[in-house]
Amino acid sequence: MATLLFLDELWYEKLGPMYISAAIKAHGHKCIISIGRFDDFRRDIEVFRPDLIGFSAMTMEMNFVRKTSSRLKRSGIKTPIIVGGIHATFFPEIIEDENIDLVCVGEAETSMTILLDKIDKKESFWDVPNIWFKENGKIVKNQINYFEQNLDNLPFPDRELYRRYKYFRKNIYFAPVMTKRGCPFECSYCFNVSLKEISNWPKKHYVRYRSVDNVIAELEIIKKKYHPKYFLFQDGTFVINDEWTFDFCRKYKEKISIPFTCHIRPERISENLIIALKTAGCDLVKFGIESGSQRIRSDILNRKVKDDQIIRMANWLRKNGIKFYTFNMMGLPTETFVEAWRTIELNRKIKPYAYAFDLYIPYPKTKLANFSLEKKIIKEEDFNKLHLPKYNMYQSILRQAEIDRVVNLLKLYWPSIKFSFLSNFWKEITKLPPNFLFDFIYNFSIAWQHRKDCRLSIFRLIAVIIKNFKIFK
Ligand code: B12
Ligand code: SF4
Repeated sequence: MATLLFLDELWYEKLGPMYISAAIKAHGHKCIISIGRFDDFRRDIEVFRPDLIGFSAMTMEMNFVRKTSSRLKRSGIKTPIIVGGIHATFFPEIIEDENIDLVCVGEAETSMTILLDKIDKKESFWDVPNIWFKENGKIVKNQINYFEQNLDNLPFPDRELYRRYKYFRKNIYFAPVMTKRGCPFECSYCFNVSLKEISNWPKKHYVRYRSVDNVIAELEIIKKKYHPKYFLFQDGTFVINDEWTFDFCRKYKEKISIPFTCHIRPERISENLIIALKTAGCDLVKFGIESGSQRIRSDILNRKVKDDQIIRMANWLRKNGIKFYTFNMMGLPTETFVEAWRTIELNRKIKPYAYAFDLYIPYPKTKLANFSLEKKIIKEEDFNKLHLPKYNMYQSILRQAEIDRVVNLLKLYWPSIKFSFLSNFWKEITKLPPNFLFDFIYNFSIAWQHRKDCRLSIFRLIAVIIKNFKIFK
């Protein structure tokens, strides 16, 4: 038996580690997660004596990964460190970091099982797919198979992993689930487009569905064991295949029948599907407007949906009693203040139950980041700033006209939508220099919308903020 210890600073149940944990446990290995600060990690390493330490990281988490792995090595810990997740998948060259011993490119259930078997048997890692590692100072790059083919063959995510902590045990208020991997759409800012390209997989096989029965079987177990308040389907787009969705809705109503939230696309949904979702128990859907400007949506973001389609869907949702939540971005490449203001106006028009407004971040290797480089709106070295919280939330790294004013508007999105009679006032004060008050209003708005989105009590919201506070500093 080999032991894998995940380290994280984010108090959020990530499906990646849960899937890996389930897969390796099914092969007799052990998996634990340690969340918190360096001293907590040290203590857990002493207690559990892992054979491998793992980080699951998005791009903006790499600062934490680099700092922690460097401290671990400096403090004399010899356990090899592996990094996986979306950042490692796009940037396996992080293996060059002296404190990172292995990286995992792509999905990891199969490769991690093989790797831990090898560790257990003290064998070399030469033929472990998706794993790059160092041996005698040299980097060995094994063959990459980015994706798991048959998701029904994977064990269900290990939901016990996070339950060593009271924070997760006390109240499973929602259970994150994924019914498929991959997405057929081609939004220019999203990792999916580039992953499709680098993986060289036939496009038609990129989206991999779990069978309806497999998903329902998982939900039944979660419902019985953890009594969640609702299910959150985290698929980029939940409704892609109509037949699958109708079948799912029928079985969900019959066997599960608790509220759920999912992501939809206005141009991919009919009123019949909305009725089916509602009948099954869906009480909240989320969808991207992203920008109220047709030019930005279509030419910059490659989202061809029209205003009319968004408005029509909002009307269907309201008529059928499903609340909706919109995703929006500001600070987009070439976006003007007038265009950003249209995003406020479109939200006012459709009156969502809640909304997320995020600063656009040019994630390296995405189409839109490449476009921004071509247009000289960013420089290659700017990507190194992305891990700084300031550039994740408060300040754009784009160098373009009106960017400060647009970002000020982003921070004032909530009062600008709510108090429409003060439109001229909001427009005028966005001309002020960026300041702490705008940041405060923005943080408050995000927290409040998050409370609505996740159906949190005020107490739970405060707990979430306290636990994750250091990430936003
Ligand atoms: C749920 C989710 C979240 C959750 C949980 C994050 C997580 N990592 O699970 C929360 C709410 C915390 C979150 C937050 C954010 N998110 Co998010 N999120 C997602 C989402 C929708 C699903 C992730 C998921 O569950 N995937 C399913 C699992 C099974 O896949 P996986 O995580 O890739 O794991 C597999 C492999 O990567 C690998 N693997 C993963 N970890 C590890 C670790 C080891 C050791 C190994 C060996 C392998 C390995 O094996 C796993 C199983 O096969 C993705 C989009 C997507 N469809 O993936 C965006 C995504 C990951 N998020 C993204 C972003 C941008 C954000 C935010 C910055 C948004 C914002 N502006 O606030 C924040 C970052 C917060 C922070 N830390 O600072 C981007 C990341 C881009 C990037 N280059 O980093 C994504 C890809 C969305 C996108 N369209 O681009 N997010
Ligand atoms: S619909 Fe969502 S997940 Fe799919 S490509 Fe667009 S942003 Fe990415």
